[in-house]
Amino acid sequence: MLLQCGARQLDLSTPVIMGVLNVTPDSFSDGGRYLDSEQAIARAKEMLAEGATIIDVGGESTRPGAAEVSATEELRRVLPVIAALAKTAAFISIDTSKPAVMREAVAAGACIINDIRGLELPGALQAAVGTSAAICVMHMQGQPATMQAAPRYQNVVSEVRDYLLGRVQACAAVGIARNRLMIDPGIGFGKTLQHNLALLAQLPELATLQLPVLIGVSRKSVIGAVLGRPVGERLYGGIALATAAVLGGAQLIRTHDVAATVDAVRIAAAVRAAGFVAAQT
Ligand code: 8Y7
Repeated sequence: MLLQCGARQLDLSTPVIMGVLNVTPDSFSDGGRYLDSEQAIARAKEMLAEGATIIDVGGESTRPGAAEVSATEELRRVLPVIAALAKTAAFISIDTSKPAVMREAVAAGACIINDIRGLELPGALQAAVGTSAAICVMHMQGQPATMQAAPRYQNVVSEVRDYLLGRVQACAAVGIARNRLMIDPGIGFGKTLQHNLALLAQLPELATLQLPVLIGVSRKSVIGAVLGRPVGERLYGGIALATAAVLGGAQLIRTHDVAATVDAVRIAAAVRAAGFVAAQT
């Protein structure tokens, strides 16, 4: 499976790690803008050395209660980091929902658009089609500030799959080629513990859409809910969920904890590949 990312192709025949790079004032100490960029770039290089293939650069916090950020401010945060990373071998992903940020980030060197709002903001589909970047469409119920208040589904797996299919069709309708798309059930985005676990348990249902599946679980509340651990103590739980995701068919894993996740995912992929061989012999 090859993902078309601008002029480059990303080989997904073995799982790929996307390292999380938040460039928000609260994500790196309290330094000035220059210091924030320098620290973010250093962290990205560390993740690349640890085995990340993609760096997901985000300038908007989607944490519940986080303040809204203008496109201008988002660009001020992410552009220096993207420009620096464009000189490395990294596939650069821009974590945004804003059309203007998509366009400028791709012009600066990003080749993947990661939109937690599934290209639903006005102008987002049109902005995305005009870039030749790959696109991750993610499912979210509600809006970040309130999505965890009362998530409700009749059948979470089929509703998430139907939503993603609808967005894939919307992408096709504006002319985005299928080999540019990946899908993501959005673990933790408007979902209870049981919803999250059901989605992870039934990932093969999403794979029926015949598109690469991206999963982000590191440090999330699903781990906290099962283990009763605060965010700083969720590494092992995150490793277990990343492993489960790969065994369920995920091709891309988004994580804060690159080194540990790379090893876990390589092991899971080796087991998965042996299963395919066994099935054929
Ligand atoms: C995800 C994501 C976040 C995810 C995709 C966090 C931006 C919350 N989570 N993007 N973004 N998938 N595609 O805990 O699961 O990292 S932010």
